Amino acid sequence: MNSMNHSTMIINQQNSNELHGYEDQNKEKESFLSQLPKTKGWLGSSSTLCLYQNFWCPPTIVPNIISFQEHFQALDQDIILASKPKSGTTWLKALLFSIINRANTTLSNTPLLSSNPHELVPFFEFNLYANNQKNPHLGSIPAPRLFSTHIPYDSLPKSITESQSRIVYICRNPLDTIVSHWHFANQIDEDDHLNHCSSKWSLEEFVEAYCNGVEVYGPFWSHFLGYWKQSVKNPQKVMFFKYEDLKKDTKTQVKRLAEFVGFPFSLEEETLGIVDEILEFCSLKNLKELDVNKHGKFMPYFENKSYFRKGEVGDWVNHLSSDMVEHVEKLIHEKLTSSGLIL
Ligand code: PAP
Repeated sequence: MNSMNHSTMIINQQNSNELHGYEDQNKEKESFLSQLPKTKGWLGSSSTLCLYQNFWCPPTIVPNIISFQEHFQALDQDIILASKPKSGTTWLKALLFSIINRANTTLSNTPLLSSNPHELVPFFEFNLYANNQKNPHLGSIPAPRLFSTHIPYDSLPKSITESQSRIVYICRNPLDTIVSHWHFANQIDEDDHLNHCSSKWSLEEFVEAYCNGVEVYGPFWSHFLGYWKQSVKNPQKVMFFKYEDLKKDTKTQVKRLAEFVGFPFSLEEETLGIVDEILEFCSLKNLKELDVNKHGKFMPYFENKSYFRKGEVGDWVNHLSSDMVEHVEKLIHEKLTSSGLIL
């Protein structure tokens, strides 16, 4: 046998081993996924949620989460924005991006004019580690790198929790989050021609599932408490924001955010109105009207416009019955009061 044939055979053998390894891995993944508890999802009639590491999420992203947990290497300068869905993530992404990049970009040419905030501050589990990615090219991103996640604190990779990287967490009153999420979920269904009509959630059903902890990245109380406890224990590592505080006194909260991430506003910047300009640019009114957010689409299933609705505190009064409110408030009291977290 000549060497050419021999090496070809070895390569073929390697390819075959790799292929089998790959197939084995896929089978393992499928079998692991099939064993996770499942329930009805909110993204179309055929969708499901599964319970992975004590939180509920779409099964399609579990392999991404595992990949992220196994492979991500945090750098000390990294900033990670964490939240439960519908808590103000998009807003905080726009603010954070503007704060950090204000020295090298003005608001007249900021990438936020042509990209949705989710594109500029990508999610680990939806974007970076999607499609079996093990090593997305993150090394070339200039420091500080901005990332985001909806994953609970206890499921973050050790490389994040043990490095000097910083975590900014935003939480929102569950009553408003329920209403926001319910609109979001049903709006997707309206656009989902395959599952049209059959998959709509009633608000009653949605509240019930939410209160049972069966909602995307829920239960909400363990999500909140995971980050809350860390923010109390290690305030240099985790900063805890509330959507309501951000709405009430945006300027104070944004200055607090800038300090935490190491980009404080100088007195001169304040006097020049730089802080106010950023607040104005990142307001719901302004972001919602940008062409990219009116007509663009970055994430699968979701149009950019779906991230911008009313942005109000207390919109729940227009949607939830007194029984629903009582149920949710009782749960908030039971689960959170002893921790010192007041919503
Ligand atoms: P996500 O989890 O899908 O990223 P997220 O951005 O966390 O969603 O939350 C969306 C909510 O933030 C929406 O609330 P609503 O349904 O009660 O209106 C959205 O309107 C609100 N929001 C988005 N951008 C802003 C902003 N710039 N200022 C205030 N609220 C905002």
